[in-house]
Amino acid sequence: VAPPPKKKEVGPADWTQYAIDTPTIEGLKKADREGYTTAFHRARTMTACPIGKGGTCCKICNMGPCRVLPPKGKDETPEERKKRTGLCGATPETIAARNFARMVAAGAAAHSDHGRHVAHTFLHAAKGELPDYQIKDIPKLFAIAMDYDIPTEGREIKDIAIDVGKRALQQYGQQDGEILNVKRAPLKRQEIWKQEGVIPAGIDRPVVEVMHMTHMGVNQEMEHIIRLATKCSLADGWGGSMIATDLSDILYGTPVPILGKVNLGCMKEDTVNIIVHGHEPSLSEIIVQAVQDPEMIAYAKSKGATGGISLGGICCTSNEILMRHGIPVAGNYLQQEIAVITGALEAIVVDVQCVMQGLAELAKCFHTQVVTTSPIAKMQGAYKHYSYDERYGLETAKAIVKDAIDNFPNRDKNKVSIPTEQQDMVVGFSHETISYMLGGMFRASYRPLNDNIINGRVRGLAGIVGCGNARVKNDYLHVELAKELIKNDVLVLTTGCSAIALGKAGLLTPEASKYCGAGLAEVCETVGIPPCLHMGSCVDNSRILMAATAVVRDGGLGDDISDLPAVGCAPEWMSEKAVSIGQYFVASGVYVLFGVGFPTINEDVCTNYLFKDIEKTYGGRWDFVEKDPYEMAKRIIAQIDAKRKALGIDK
Ligand code: CUV
Ligand code: SF4
Repeated sequence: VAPPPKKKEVGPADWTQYAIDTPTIEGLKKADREGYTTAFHRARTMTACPIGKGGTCCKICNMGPCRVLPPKGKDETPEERKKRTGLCGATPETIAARNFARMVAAGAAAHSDHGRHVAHTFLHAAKGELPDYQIKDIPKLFAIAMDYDIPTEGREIKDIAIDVGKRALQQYGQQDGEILNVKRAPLKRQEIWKQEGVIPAGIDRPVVEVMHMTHMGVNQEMEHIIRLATKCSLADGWGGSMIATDLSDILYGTPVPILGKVNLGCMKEDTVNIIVHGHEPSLSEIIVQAVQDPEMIAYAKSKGATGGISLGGICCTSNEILMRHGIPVAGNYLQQEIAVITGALEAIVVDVQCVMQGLAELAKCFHTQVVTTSPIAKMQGAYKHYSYDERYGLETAKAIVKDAIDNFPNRDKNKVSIPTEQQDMVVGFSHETISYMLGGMFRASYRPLNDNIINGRVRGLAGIVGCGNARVKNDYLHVELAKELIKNDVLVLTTGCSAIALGKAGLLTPEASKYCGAGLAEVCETVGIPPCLHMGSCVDNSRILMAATAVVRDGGLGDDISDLPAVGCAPEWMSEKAVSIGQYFVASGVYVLFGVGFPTINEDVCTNYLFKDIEKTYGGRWDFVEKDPYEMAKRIIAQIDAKRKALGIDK
């Protein structure tokens, strides 16, 4: 049973216990001095609900909500346990599994809908209907066309692209058969999925199916609920997220290593400061163009911003334009409010996911414009809403930028305090790029990495991903865990807000090899890579799946992802998307460790299944450590060593 949520905290806060980076700590102190409230402040006075936490509250019908929390501090007899059900008789494990499944469905829906929008934009761009969007990566277009069984020989690029766009969109509504990208997985993995019946027919259907089967009185067998949730998660990882990544690469360019910068120092005293926040790249890509327009820059200067315009990003929209254009990252999830508190932010332009509603209230204390841009995401109290339509891309982007420029003279100089912190980082490690760096342009391959895993210079691979969470010290778990792992020769692959945390801590630079064990340091220095590789946004966790598959393909480390000394971890997760990601990694054969909390942790039967028995089926399983990064590292390394032993490559 998880520890009870922390007691309410009173009195002045020591913010060094809540964050590790100076701009955040300073921003929180400023909030105290001037009376602003952030998620960090609210976390001190609001405790998490002790009944709902850990999966033991059912509210799916109007006879409930029913609470099925185990009794505190004493053991139950089997008879007592049997009586502990909801009004309808639903067992605690059914309730926990249903809650878990609904989180997977919400996460899968978010990623997949993002992928759908990319595919939609892609198709219309391919048809030539969107003047501000062009197909950028032709080789990847051909590669994806091949994967989609679309003929390429002697055909126009345009026609191939139209077919790819149509085929991607068709995956969403497909009712029979299998989604295309599962064919990319190792054969043995596909066999397991077939046997379990978890290969999704389409991308949308399993989301609906989970919502249906978790409706009152439908699926009431824990393992079967998890099975259908697994299918839904695969529709995310090998479906919607993979489409989002692949088509974004073709449309906006496949990332290659470039130098980037991270932290709030990207904002300047003498520039109009604009931050994009959210997930979908379609508008932010065009805002990148708009802020570079000489006319816009001249206009900014005419309003007194002598330095022109500074664009920065937060969360995954930021990762997208960082990887492709080197646009600086202002911060990760919990810095969205801190960016406003600088008093120097003219506009924060948000699309979907991970945007806190608290932003709107906070922005009212300043001149900051909160601009919502997605047809599905409005916010009460926001400055303006655009239902973004790609046909008018640059026009809309320029209108937003112009508004922000006009807002510059409203900045209150007395409220401004911009942090100077900014950290260099090397980013842009798509799985394709990694194989080029390892094997050379003409022999692109993961084999050199495999050899280094076999000879033990690289002990294993760890994906560190996911959000920040105001219930724990921000970034601390990401950073300490990564340091501990690279010290033990584990190569870290990172995405999302975790990648931004590692960036701030300087771990995305080649110089970070000073924290590495001798073996990993040697490999990083030879190949010229940092010990932590920024692979992109949260949908780009699909790149990690592809990298793992390529490692299997290139030989020497078994014949399935579950044979690899590779693990996944989301130490500070908060979003439902993280649960979907975790589940598709487990189903792909990976050990996945969560921090802060686990959706079923207060219900032992379902948790036992997810933490133990599920491994017999998929070779992957879940685990949980609340907030000790060293214990996390210990378990991850033990897992890696066990896999090495099974492969016969332990020293
Ligand atoms: Ni896509 S899901 S907070 S890691 S972006 Fe950051 Fe992100 Fe949200 Fe979680
Ligand atoms: Fe309670 Fe059953 Fe209704 Fe859930 S479905 S709220 S357990 S009566």
